[in-house]
Amino acid sequence: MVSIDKAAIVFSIAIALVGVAVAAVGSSADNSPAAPSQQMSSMNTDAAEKAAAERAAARADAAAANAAAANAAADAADAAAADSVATAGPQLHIVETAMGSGAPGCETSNACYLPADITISIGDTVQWNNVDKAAHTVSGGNPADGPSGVFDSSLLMAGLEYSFTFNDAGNYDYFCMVHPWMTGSVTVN
Ligand SMILES: [Cu+2]
Repeated sequence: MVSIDKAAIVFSIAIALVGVAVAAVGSSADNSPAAPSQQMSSMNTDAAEKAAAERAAARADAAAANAAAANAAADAADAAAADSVATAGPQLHIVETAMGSGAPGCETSNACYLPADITISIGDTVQWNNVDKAAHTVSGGNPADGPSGVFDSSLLMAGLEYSFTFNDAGNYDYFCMVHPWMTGSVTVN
């Protein structure tokens, strides 16, 4: 009995060792697929990068198409503008008095009349809108030499407007007789 028991124990140990060995092989077999699975994930990454690149290329194509469309629209607008300049004849140009120009300050940025300097074509009309709360004048000339007499709005109350059509080429300075820091010019070509 004792020797049989020993043999049984040895046999059991041997079986256990085989079991451990099988388990070790099995576990190393379980580990081995790790490499292929990493390859899979790197393949997935490659595919994702390729897809991202394709999306980026598609976006670039779309942006290029938009830019081309914008250029075409701009060309059409230019053509329309050229047509209107060629056919429209005399133009009306609006100049506004600056808000608060009744107090000094606007002259430091040449912004008492907006725009202070304007270039127009012979036959064009400039209309000055007094959008300020104070009364102003639009008087041809300059503060140093006084009114030129070429044009003069006289006193323009708040909310009123004055217009003058320039039929002769030249450079016309003007100013406000109430607030002589307010100056502007019209260049007629
Ligand atoms: Cu004024």
